[in-house]
Amino acid sequence: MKDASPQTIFLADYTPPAYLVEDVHLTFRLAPSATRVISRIRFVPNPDAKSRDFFLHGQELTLIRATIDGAEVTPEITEAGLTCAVPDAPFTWEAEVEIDPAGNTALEGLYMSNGMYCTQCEAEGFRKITYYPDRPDVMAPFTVRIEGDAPVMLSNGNPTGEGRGWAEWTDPWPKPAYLFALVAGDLVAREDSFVTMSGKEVALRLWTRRGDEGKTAFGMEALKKSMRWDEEVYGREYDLDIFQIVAVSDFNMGAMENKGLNIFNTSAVLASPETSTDANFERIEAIIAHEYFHNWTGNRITCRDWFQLSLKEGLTVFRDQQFTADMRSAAVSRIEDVMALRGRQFREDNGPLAHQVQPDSFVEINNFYTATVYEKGAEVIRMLKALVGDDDWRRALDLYFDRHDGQACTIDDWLKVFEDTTGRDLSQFRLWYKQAGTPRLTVTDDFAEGTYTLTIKQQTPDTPGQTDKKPMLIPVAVGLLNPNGDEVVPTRVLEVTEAEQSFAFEGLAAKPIPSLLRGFSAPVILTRDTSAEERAFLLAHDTDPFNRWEAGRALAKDVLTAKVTGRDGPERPYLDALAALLRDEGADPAFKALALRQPGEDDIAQTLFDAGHSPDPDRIHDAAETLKQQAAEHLQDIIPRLAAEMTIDAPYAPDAEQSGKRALRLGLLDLTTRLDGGAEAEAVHAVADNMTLSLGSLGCLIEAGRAEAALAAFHARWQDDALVLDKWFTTQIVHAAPGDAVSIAERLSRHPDFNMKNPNRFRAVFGALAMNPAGFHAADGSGYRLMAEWIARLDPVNPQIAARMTTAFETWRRYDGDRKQMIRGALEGIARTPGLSSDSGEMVARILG
Ligand code: 0A1
Ligand code: ZN
Repeated sequence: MKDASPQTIFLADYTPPAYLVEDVHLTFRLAPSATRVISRIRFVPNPDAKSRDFFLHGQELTLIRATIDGAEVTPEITEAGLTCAVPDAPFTWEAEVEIDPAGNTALEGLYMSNGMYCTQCEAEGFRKITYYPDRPDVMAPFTVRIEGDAPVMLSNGNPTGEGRGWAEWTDPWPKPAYLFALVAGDLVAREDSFVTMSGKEVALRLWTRRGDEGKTAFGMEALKKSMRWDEEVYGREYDLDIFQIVAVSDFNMGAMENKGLNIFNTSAVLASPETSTDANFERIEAIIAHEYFHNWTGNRITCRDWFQLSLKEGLTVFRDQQFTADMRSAAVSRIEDVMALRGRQFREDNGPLAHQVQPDSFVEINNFYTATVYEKGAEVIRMLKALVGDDDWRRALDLYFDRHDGQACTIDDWLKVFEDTTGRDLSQFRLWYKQAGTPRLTVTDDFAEGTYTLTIKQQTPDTPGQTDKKPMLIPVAVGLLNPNGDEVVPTRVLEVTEAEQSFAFEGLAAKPIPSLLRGFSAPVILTRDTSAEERAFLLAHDTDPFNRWEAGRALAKDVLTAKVTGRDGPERPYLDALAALLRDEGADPAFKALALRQPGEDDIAQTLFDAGHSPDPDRIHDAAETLKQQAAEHLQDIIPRLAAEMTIDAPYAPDAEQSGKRALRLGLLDLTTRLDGGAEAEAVHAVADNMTLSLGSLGCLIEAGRAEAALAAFHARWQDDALVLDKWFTTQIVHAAPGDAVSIAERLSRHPDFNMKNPNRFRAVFGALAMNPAGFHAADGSGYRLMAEWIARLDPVNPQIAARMTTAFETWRRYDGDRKQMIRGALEGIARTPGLSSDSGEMVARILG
């Protein structure tokens, strides 16, 4: 939707709302193309306001009538909302508007998905439902009456009445409009209940459309575990009589924490062994926890304005990461979190879209639901916890909940809680929110007369609009090992605060081997001249599991970057170390599987770029393939035996133990495929009775060039299951040979099952293309053209998803002259699209810089 003049909003311009809302009554008369929304809102002047200007947000609404205290008024209406003369005293506003849910393809506000009504209001979707002060610092209790012929009609809070053709819901907890939700349709529920720590029984319902009810058992268990965990770890109890989750097929993001009525993308909640992979199960458990945890960190305590987004998102991601670490393997989940951080956030932070965890300005807030706000935000919180220690962390959180319950807060309020709890001055730490870019740490060491000295230099690179960064407070967890593998100095957190700083360890008999940045204690890029032998030693001996894995990854990166630049690399130490790890019976299969995975091609491209090269995606891909072949040959004695040990006799369970075994089995199958051309993969695929093995072996078959029959059979079997069909689209593109990826994506975009209005399906094709770097960066520019063409086509339908997809181009400055020119051309083409949304417009402008 084209905005007349996209405006930049500044944090510095924040002013309190002129009027506060005492309560809200909404009536919905549902009809697909002409829903009526009648609002009755009690406004009171805000004593803290600087003005008395009355403004209600509203977009794409047809106003039927409006009254103030019962008297008809004629407001002045603009594209953004309305203004009206109002009393300088409490008054009641009533309005009736008409909206068109069926025509709403942007999936923001009230829309229809598969015949069902649903809403998405974060960040600014409520203004497409009715006129309202749609800002998070205006909080009010809501009563909602829904009239229509749907068998099930839901909103936030507790049910307070129902009859033929209507239902009423009341949410007593004051909330901002972005947490409003409504769902209506022919839905079925899995029902359960939960007894809270104070003995209150809460009804639990997980709603799906008919046909999907068999995929809700896992989600319900995950919800109950989340509720218990939040009580046990943070003392947080649920606060309504009922908690509901609804699965919808058309949804822009993963899920949404609407008070008491979470709405989920089907992909983030529905699961069964036949249709979901182990990774799907793990993600679903984490997202259910995330949305549930928002009830306290986000809903009871919300954000004053959208510049504070990381207040709720960074903290809630951190909490869901803690939960996953407790439910599964802490070491494995930490490694996975860091892989995701590096893959998405480091990429963002080192390109034209780099921004602060707390930005100073934005045009379209939807463009700031980013890896930086979420994942780097969570890392900042992890550092804060490391700095204050576990006891003060818990005391600070108790104080935070106590002091700010029911308020709309700022990141400064959050930090103040820690200052008050610990007496520490956190002004330097606060820079983590205000300085964009990934800090670089360079470490050198020295040993003399029993004293080992580490010297750490820090530097944060310039980012768009920000230069001359100040030194930050960086917690660097360090342990020292002696040459026989014993830990001589256990983990200690060094607080780096200066541009350059030395730390001495005294009384050592021999020069130790340092294990630096244990557990990835800070989101930085650390470099130190390290020999291949030392990396292999750490991979074998480090007591910190993260750093064991990190040592293997660093070795693999050294091998790959050397191959690409035509140097000799440490293949031999890498392959020997890998063999030793695979033989190590004490090591967990999940850990072995992670160690076997090579660093991604995009990661290698960034590393080469940082070292002053212009990365060539084809050469990187060839290097990765060659190394895989070498690994397959080097490990061929171990693979069959280890693979046999990974077979599972017990019934399928998506738990950490079984998932780890399957992950290793598939990692080994990937190597075997290099030796047998896919024979074993075919055998595995033929008998696979779960989606993890089925899809994993299918990927191997695609890479071996013998998947035609299997792909056809897979489609035939799963054509009625949208989530599995998404996988069918994605896997063909992700595993395609670079020369074929674009033509396959193009062919699939013409497949009868392709539907650009469904975000999951669009991502299944075009998100997948971006995940095949050598394919997307085809030297003839065809990948860029196809992506740009579809972004421009999607933009008028769903600007949010179109804008997000532009991030495929965010790394453009890394590449050689021709590619750079072609990407620039593609981006400029998008920018010239008539009527381009402000969402995509802002992204393209920022990427071009
Ligand atoms: N708050 C949700 C994420 C979310 C954000 C925006 C959305 O629509 C634009 C939808 C969901 C979360 O963190 O899970
Ligand atoms: Zn969230």
